[in-house]
Amino acid sequence: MKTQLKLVAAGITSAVLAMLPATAAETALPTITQELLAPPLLPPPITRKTPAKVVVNLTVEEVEREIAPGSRYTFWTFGGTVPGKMIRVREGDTVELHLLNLPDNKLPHNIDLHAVSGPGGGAAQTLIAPGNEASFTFKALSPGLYVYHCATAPVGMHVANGMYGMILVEPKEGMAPVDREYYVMQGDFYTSGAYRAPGVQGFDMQKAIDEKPTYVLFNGADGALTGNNALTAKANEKVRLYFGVGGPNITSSFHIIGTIFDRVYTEGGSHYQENVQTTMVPAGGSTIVEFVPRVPGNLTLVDHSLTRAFNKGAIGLLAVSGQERPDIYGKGVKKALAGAAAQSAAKAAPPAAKPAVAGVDRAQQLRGKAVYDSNCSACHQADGKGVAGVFPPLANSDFFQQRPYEMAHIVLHGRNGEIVVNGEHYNGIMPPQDLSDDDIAAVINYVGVELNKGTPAVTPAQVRDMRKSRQP
Ligand code: HEC
Ligand SMILES: [Cu+2]
Repeated sequence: MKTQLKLVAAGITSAVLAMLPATAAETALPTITQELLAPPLLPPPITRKTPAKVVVNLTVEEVEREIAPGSRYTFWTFGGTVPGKMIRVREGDTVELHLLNLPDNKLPHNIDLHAVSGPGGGAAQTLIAPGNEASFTFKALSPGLYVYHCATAPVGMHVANGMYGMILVEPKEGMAPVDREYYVMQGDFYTSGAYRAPGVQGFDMQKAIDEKPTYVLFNGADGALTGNNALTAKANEKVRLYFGVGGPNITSSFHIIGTIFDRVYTEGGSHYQENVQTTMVPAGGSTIVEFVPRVPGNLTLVDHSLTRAFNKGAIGLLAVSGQERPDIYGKGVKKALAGAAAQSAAKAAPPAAKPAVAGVDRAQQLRGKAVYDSNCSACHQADGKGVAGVFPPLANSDFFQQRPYEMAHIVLHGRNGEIVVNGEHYNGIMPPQDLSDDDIAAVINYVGVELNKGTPAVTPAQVRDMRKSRQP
């Protein structure tokens, strides 16, 4: 079994071109073994001008790995990745698809490719138990970007566990060259625990039936396209994204914050629309988008159904390097309105000293500062002094100091209605903050120690208990 696997692995890492003994039907069709790369990468553009027989070796792997940091889930995959490895052929090619179901897998699987003309798209020919290999051939008659997926019952469950990918059938005349190409697919996941709950998570069939995903993700993991995994490009490069939705259920309002799609090949077909902001991609469907980032910085890929992006994980980054272009995108100027500036100067609290309080955990304080800077400072201001009449101060706040422990409730559940802080009336809305127990404890203790000269007041375990209740 080990050697068999090695052979498959060797076969897929290099594209092999060889002549097969010609049969009557396939006179002189060269045979090419499809190169398979892990997303967001994909095979390079096709330079051939004539048809070929393309051999694709896809291995079904059931693998447990992180769906979010600290949260593990068993994915069922085509080729070990979510989405499955992308297949790239040319219109008129004959595809010989081999599906291998590893002996260590627990379930039967198969493949239905939307690029196939024929009932079931290959599902019946490829339905196999663990420890078997199936193959069938089809002719790629129509150019386009097509989803493939497992179609083994319960189909929704196989797809929800990550069993989808895409096949690009390039038109005979080829595709216009671009500087960068990437491969991204969105999918919805239904775990037994809550979003980012730690530990090993099971699959929740009822959540799937109710179409209430715990996660909506790009490329199968929370963070698959952020941090060190961000996509990259240089300003003024032409970027092409092959984007699909595996589903099983949730469609995507696909958008990239900070750019405009020059071209959108709607639904992965042959015609394009120009100058598009957001494009709708159905479950089991795709799109090809092309754009040119003009200035450096992060562009953000989202499902513009935004709680999916900010609360369920459907977020990715394209880090753009290059020259600033203030003529295209200015830096901006901010200043307080005349009246507001005077008020906040009058109330300005003296800067909080940094006391060496016993029992203060420096690591937690640093974490708290980081959480504060990225989640609280936009409203409460970097120095915690707030904005007169709009955002109450957190620094030297009598409201905070009177009951620091209860402040975790406000961060967890948000707050609105009248509130009096240091004698000033406020009536605004603080949205609930989507933070972990550790982050909430850290930020409250940071506000308590650094901005209010207090002592740490709350532990992550207490925050966890508070999550269950809505009232302090
Ligand atoms: C979108 C703006 C916004 C963000 C972001 C925000 N707050 Fe608030 N916060 C408010 C508003 C507005 C109020 C007053 C709500 C009311 O009127 O009931 C408030 C009130 C509070 C209070 C109670 C009043 C006080 O001044 O002591 C605390 C504590 C607090 N926020 C902490 C935080 C922390 C910690 C974060 C970051 C994790 C945060 N807030 C993020 C807008 C925000
Ligand atoms: Cu399957």
